[in-house]
Order: sequence, then structure tokens, then C-alpha cells
Amino acid sequence: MTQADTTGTQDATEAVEAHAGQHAVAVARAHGVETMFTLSGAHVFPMYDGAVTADPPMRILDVRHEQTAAFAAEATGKLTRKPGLAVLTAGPGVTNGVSAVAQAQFAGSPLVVVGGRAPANRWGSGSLQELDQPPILAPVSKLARTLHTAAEVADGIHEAFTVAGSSHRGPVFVDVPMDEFFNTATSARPVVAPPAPTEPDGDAIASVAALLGEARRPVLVLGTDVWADGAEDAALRLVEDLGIPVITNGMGRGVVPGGHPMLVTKARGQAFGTCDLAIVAGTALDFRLAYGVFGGKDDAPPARVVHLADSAGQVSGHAELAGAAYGDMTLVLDGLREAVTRLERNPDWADWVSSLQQTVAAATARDAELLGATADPIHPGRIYGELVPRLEDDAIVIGDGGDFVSFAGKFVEPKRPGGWLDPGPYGCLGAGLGSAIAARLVRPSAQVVLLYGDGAAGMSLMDVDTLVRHDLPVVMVCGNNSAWGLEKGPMQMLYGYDVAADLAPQTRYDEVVKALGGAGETVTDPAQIGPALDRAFAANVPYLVNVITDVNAAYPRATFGI
Ligand SMILES: Cc1ncc(C[n+]2csc(CCOP(=O)(O)OP(=O)(O)O)c2C)c(N)n1
Ligand SMILES: [Mg+2]
Repeated sequence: MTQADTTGTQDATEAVEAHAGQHAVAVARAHGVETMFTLSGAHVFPMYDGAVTADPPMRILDVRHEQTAAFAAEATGKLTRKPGLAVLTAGPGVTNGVSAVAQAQFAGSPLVVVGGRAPANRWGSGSLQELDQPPILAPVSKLARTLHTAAEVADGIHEAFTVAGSSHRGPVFVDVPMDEFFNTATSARPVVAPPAPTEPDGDAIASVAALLGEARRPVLVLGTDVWADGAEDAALRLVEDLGIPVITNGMGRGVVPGGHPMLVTKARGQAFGTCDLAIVAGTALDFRLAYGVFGGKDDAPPARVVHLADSAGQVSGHAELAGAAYGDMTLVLDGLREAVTRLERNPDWADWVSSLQQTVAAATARDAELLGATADPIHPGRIYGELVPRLEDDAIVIGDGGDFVSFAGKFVEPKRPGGWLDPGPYGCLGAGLGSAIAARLVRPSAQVVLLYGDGAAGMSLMDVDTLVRHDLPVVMVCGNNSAWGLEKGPMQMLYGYDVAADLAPQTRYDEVVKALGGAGETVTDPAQIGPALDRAFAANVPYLVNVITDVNAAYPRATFGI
């Protein structure tokens, strides 16, 4: 690889004299950043001045808690597939953003966090918030470092965006000492070019194709990196040309649209338990996928497992693999499709597919009962029975909660990729409001629906203030079971009692939203959910529908993720 390939830089422009914040903003913009998410602190004022003096100015979206800024930037990265930018002030501003950085690391989300830092010329004398931050961020980032002088900022920010935005994507943290941030430097602004795609190994692809040729009951899993790497079209081509059944997870949801005959998520147990070949593309073989162990159900032998990844480091080290390939996901998936067409014997999986489709149909019929439940108190399933038919194809649905969001995973099948945001394998409550801010900015005309558990709502609801100040209408639906339900149920199961799992009964989260300048209502009658949702979508302001649900309607869970 040439230097140009590794850095994404073809050329540098003529040197420009500016303060470090102006350099940072200019380079971020060159990498596609439109909005900086932040909460004020003097250590990062140069970033604000850089945004204000840019032509045109860069949007500054100021929030009420740094977690929201960092989660908004992370979600921007997930939706746009280019790094989002959070600017966090020194010390507590940075540490408040750490969970979102860790989430980005676990989910492979492109994210750049620029931190303020106590001044270098006072370092060691005890200035305000004098914390050496990169060692805290290093374990949860692809790269975490200090840009020590103003002269390093343009290149350092360019490196941050390049690293965060290339496979396997993830977060990068940089901080700049305050005295240097205000300093002027004459720096060339690097020119940004997309990173060169990594070609997969043709032999590796051919062996995976051969495994497909032998398979009688294959299943394909499509995960977040299929979307992140821009391979959603190649993935759908592969599925439709091969006629291979698919299960999606993370941001792979929607790549094969909800209702597609090859999408067999509702037959997951049968598909994973009785397949003879599992091809997992663009997601880790972690707890969500039984750590990469498939087959073995109903006397079925263990299945062969293939892992397709966006980069070498993502190929599973713990699972027993019959095959693997990595590289640009479009090249991997298109390469596999072409290699299968060259096989002598075209595999015929019609019986397998139709058996899975029958299971899907039976599960869909069973789901109808919960979706239409008339129980009092309300069963959470009924909320989805009302919500799903009201979702447009380009809606963005965000989950932040426990059981309530698990039900969403079961009932909401996105029609398009990039329409579903969940915390991913880090499982962090509190990401929802930041994600909703990002979704509203990235897709101004789409429905944005934030599904809140009542516990999760308490972690970020104050940032409704941000939605109101910045005129960002979002529909929030709170499944209010007055409990940390996903912990209450398991604790009851393990101990026969629970502690620290109850919340105040029937809290009026809608009134919280109203107090902050939004609107909302509480619903206790299942028949009123639909009309309330209609009012929420029509309101064009931040609107929270607070649905009082049955705490005993727990999500039927087979695993605790451990
Ligand atoms: C930051 C964080 N703290 C704690 C947890 C553990 N946890 C997972 S689910 C859950 C309960 C969520 O309750 P709620 O949002 O009300 O949803 P419910 O399960 O009641 O539907 C908790 C506390 C977590 N995942 N993340
Ligand atoms: Mg709850």
C-alpha cells in the first residue's frame, strides 16, 4: 500500500494561518462533518470559534449532558457511515462521554471525540480539570492521543477521522491542551480521499462458495458492518440470487426488508439450531449469536461456521471456523455470489427454505395475539400492534430500554437499512435521546421514533430540552412498567425476590416533556394507543406517549447475554 492509501491523503493544500480550533473544524468538515455535538466548557472555546467563523458556519448542537453529545455523534456515525463529531470539555466533560465511546468501540461506529485538556504550560501544577485523558479512553478507542501543539492539530484531526472512518470503524479520541488550542499555526489542510477498499482473498471466497455448494440447510446472518461498509445492495443481491434464508441483526436489520420471503428472523431457533452451514457476515460471533456455535438442535449435527468480516482483526478468534474471508464487504459478498454461480452443482435449498417460511408464518400468526392484546394493564406487544402499521418505510426507530425494546426487536422489522438504532453489544441504557437528535438531523423528513423503557427514559429525558431548543420533533413512546423490568424478572427468577428493580408507579414522563416545552399524554386504555400515536406524529414537536404497561408481561428470554 502506498502512503496515499493508508492515510486517505492525496495531496495537501496550501498552508493556512488560523488558530487550532479553526484548523480542527476545517478538517472535520472536509471529512463530512456538518454538526458538532457539545456542552460548553472554556477548554474547547476554540472549536466553537472555529465553527462560528467557518464559511458557512458549522452547526453547533449544544446539549444538557455530555453523554447525549457523544451518543448523538455516535449515532450520526452509524447513520451517515462517516464519523460523527463530539466536542467535550476537559475532565468531567470527557469522562461523561466515555460510555458512548465504549459503545462506539463495541458497535464499530465511526466517531471522533475532541476533548479539551488543561493547559500544557501549567501541567503538573494543578490547574482546573487537569486530567490525562487518553489513558482512560485508550481501552475503548481505536486511537486516543494528545495533539500537543497547535501545529499538530490539522494533521492530528485528519488522522483521527481517517482512522475512525476506515474498516473496522470505531471511535478515536484526541485532546488538545487549552493554551495550544488558542494558538495560531500555519498548517496545510489535508485533502480527504476515501480509503482504498481491501480486496478479499479469492481462494478464501472460493472455499466459502464450495461450502455453500455442499450445504443442505444454510443460513446467512447480516450484521452492522454490512451496512457500515455500504454493502447493503450486494447483500440483497446475494440473498436473492442464491435464495438463501437470512437473519439480520444490529444495523443489518432492514438490509433484507421486513416481510421479504427470505427473511426468517422469526424462525431463528430452527434456522440456527438445525442449519448445517451458518455464514455470518459483518457482525461478531458474540453472545447474540451463541458465540458462533450453530446446529445441534433436534439431533442435528453441529453446523459449519463461516465468518465474513470487513477487516482481518474482526474475524473471530474463538469460534471454530470452516471458512473465513475479509475485506470490503461489497467485494466479499459480490465475490461470493459470483463464485457460487461458477459451482458445478447449483444448490437447491427449496425444502429448507419452505420449512423455515412455514415457521415464520406460524410465528407471525402467534405474534398477532400479542399485537392485538386487549389486556388491562396494557401488554407492551399491543403498543407495537399500533405503532408498526403507522411506520413509514424510511422511519428511524431507536430502542433505549430493556424488555420494552426486546419486544420491539421482535415486532419491528425495518423496511430499509439504516432505520434501526439499538445500543449494540455494549447494551448501554441512556443512548436514546442522543440517537434521536442525530436521526432527526440526518433525516429531516423521516419519522423518528424513540422507544423508551421508563428506566432508560430517566437517563436522558432532560435532553428533551435540547430537542425543544433546536426545534427537533421526535415521537417518544415510553413503555412504562414502573420498573427496571429486564432486571426485575431475572432477579425474581434467580432469587425468588427482587430489590432495586422498582420505579415510582406510573410516573408522568409526558408531564416532564411538557415542562421542558414539548407535548405528550399518558395512555392506560389499549384502544387509545393508536389515536395517541396519531396525535404524536401530527404534533411536529417533541411528543411523549407514556403508556402504562403490565410489569408482569416480561419478555420471554432464553439468555441473559452472559
Ligand atoms: C447504563 C446501564 N445501566 C444498567 C444497565 C442494566 N440494565 C439492562 S436492562 C435494564 C432495565 C431497563 O429498564 P427499562 O428501561 O424500564 O425497560 P424495561 O426492561 O422495564 O422494559 C437495566 C437496568 C444497562 N444495560 N445499562
Ligand atoms: Mg421499565
